[in-house]
Amino acid sequence: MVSITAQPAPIDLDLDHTALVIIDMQRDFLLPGGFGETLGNDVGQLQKVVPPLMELLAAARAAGMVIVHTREGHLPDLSDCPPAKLHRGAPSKRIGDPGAFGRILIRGEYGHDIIDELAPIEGEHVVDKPGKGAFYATDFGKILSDNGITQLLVTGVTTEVCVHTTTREANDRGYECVVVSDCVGSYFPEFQRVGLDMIAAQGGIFGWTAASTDIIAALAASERPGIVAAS
Ligand code: TIU
Repeated sequence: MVSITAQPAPIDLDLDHTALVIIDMQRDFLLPGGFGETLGNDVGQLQKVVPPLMELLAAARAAGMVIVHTREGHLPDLSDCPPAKLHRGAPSKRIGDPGAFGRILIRGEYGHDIIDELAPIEGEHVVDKPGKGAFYATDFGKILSDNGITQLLVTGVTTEVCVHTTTREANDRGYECVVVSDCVGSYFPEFQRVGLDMIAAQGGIFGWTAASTDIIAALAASERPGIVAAS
């Protein structure tokens, strides 16, 4: 058990029952020419998440934690993409259109995959999800229960969309969620700030927030075999 400095209050994590969840760190969201940019967003806003998340991922791997990556995307025939999602708004390209990195947000395409810096390694779980939340139409919940997970470190993009949806879904299912404040990112600085504030407000209405440095320090100070401090 390690105690983490967090908002609104410290939280004890049982590392044997805690998973690191990395949401949608895909080229389509982070690189120019992908889905995020077709929606009119400044993808540069998300790049600042990459260095601290690399550090946290290294620390979690060293601690032997369960690690789950998610990817938002759809089948090539779009049969799992509701018309309400496909036709929404006026993006420069729609889901399934050819883009800079293959068909936008389609499974198997280069743009759909996770950025090189955070590429999953053997033994880590990869969950493909058609929605914003990681539980809907996936085996995410089964992976967590099969591994005895009760607490989540939630990271990835974007703070107010897939991170919030997944955290809210997890909270309702009884998981304790710590959203790692510098390891989540939004295209909108104000949504980043308010999105984090919403989680920890009202006594932590659906989770906690904590800085990656505090989590890495606690992991390094734990007596777990094999743990090394992240550089
Ligand atoms: N557009 C946006 O902010 N997010 C998404 O569409 N998906 C995720 O958050 N992964």
